[in-house]
Amino acid sequence: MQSIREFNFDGLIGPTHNYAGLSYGNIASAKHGKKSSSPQQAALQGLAKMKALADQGIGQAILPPLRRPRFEFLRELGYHGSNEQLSELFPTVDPVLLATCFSASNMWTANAATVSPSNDCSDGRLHLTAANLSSTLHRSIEHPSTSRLLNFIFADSQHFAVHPALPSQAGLRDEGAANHTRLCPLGFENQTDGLEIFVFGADPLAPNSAAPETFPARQTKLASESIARLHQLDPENTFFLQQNPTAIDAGVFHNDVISVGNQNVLLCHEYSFVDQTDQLQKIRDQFQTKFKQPLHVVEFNSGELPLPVAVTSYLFNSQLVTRPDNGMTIFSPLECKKDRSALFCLDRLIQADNPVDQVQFIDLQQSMNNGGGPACLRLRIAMTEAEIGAVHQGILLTDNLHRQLVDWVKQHYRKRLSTADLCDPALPGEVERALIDLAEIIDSPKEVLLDV
Ligand code: SUG
Repeated sequence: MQSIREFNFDGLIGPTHNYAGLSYGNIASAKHGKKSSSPQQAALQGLAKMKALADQGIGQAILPPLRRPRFEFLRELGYHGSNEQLSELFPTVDPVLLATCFSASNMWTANAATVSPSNDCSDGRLHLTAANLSSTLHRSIEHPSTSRLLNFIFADSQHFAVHPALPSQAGLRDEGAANHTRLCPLGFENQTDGLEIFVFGADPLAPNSAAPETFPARQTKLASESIARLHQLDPENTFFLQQNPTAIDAGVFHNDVISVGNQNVLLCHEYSFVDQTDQLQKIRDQFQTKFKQPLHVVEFNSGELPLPVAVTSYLFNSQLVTRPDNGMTIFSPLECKKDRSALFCLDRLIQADNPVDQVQFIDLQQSMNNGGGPACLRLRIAMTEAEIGAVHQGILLTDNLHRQLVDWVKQHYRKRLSTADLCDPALPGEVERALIDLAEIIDSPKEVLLDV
C-alpha cells in the first residue's frame, strides 16, 4: 500500500449563485427561495474556508464553477436560437426552468462524484464516479459538464479511472460523496486501505422496505452498490447502511447532514441509520479486526441535539479533518456557535477520548441559506504523491492562487442577485468573461470551462 493524503476539492462558488427554492426536502432552500443573494460574498466566504484549511497544512484544491446558464438545457426542451436569442427570451421562460439553467448548485462538490482512493481499488487506480443527481431537475443537468471537468483534471488514466454518471433512472438516483464515508487508522499520511461506508435512502428493488413519507430519498441502494462495483472495492470492507427515513422527513436530504466520518472517528446522531446499533457494531468489529484498534464512534441523542437543530445548525455537515500533527480539527458552520445544543455537542466531542481537539467556526451563510454547509462544499480525494503530481496542477490552492481568485471574484461577481435579475440578458456575457479569465488563472483551455 502506498502513502496517501487527503485533499479537499472545494467548489469555487459561481457568479450566478441565487436562491430559487428549487430543492424539495431541503428546508433552507425552501426558506430562502426568491430572496436576493450575494454571489460575491458567497464566493469570498468559500475562498476564506479554503484558505483556513490550507493554512492548517491540509491539501486544498478547487473545482471551477460550471458555465451558467446552461443554454443546452433550454435547447433540449425545445427552445430555439443562438445564445443571444435565447437570452432575449428569458422573460418568457418559466421561472423554474430559468432558475434551473442558471443554478450554481455545482458549488456543492460533495455531490459532484463518489471517490475511492487507489489503496481501496483492486486495480490500484483512484476511481471517481460523477453523480447523476437525478432527484432534482436543476441538479440533474450538472453531470455532463462535471464529467468533462473531472476527465480534464484527472486525465492520466494510469492513475485515475473517471466513470460517467450512472444512468439517470429513478432506481439509480445518486448524490455522490455526500452519502459516502471512508474510515481508516489515524494519520495525516496513511498507508492502508479503508472501510468504505455507503448510505442510501431507499431501496426501490425492495418495495416494502423502509422509506421516507414526506421528502424524497435521493440515494438508492442500487446506485451505491453499483458504484462500489465500478470502483472494484473489496466487499469485506464495504458497508451499505440505510439512512433513517425519520431523518429524511425532518429535512436531512443527504447523509452528510446527519453523520460525518474521518479516519478513526465517526460522528452521528441516534437517528442517522436504520438498525443503527447493529450496523455500527458490524463496522466497529471490522475496524478492530482489520486495523487492530478501536473506531471512535461519537453518537448524539435527540435530548442532546434535537433533529430539527441538527438540520438548522448543520453540526454534522462540519468538515472533520486530520492535521499534519495528527490531531483533528472540526470546521463547523458559524450557526453552531449560536446554538446551545450544538455547542454542547462540540464540547462533548472535544472532551471525549478521540483525536478531535480543535473547533474552528466558518461563516458560510450564503451557501448555508441554500442548505450547503462546509462539508457540502468539498469533495475529499486522498492521493499518493504520484497522483498529486498527475492532477491538473493549476487547481491546487496556493497563497498566490487564493489571492488571484479573491481579486477575480471582486472583479467579476455581482454583489446582489435576485431571481428577477436572471432575466437580465447581460448576465450570460458576464459569466462568460469571468470564466475566460479563470481559465487563464488556473491554466486550463478556455473550452473546458466554457463547455464548448
Ligand atoms: O442539493 N441546494 C443543494 C444543497 C446541497 C448540499 N450538499 C450536501 N449536503 N452535500 C441541494 O439541495 C438549492 C438550490 C436553490 O434552491 O436555488 C440546492 O440545490
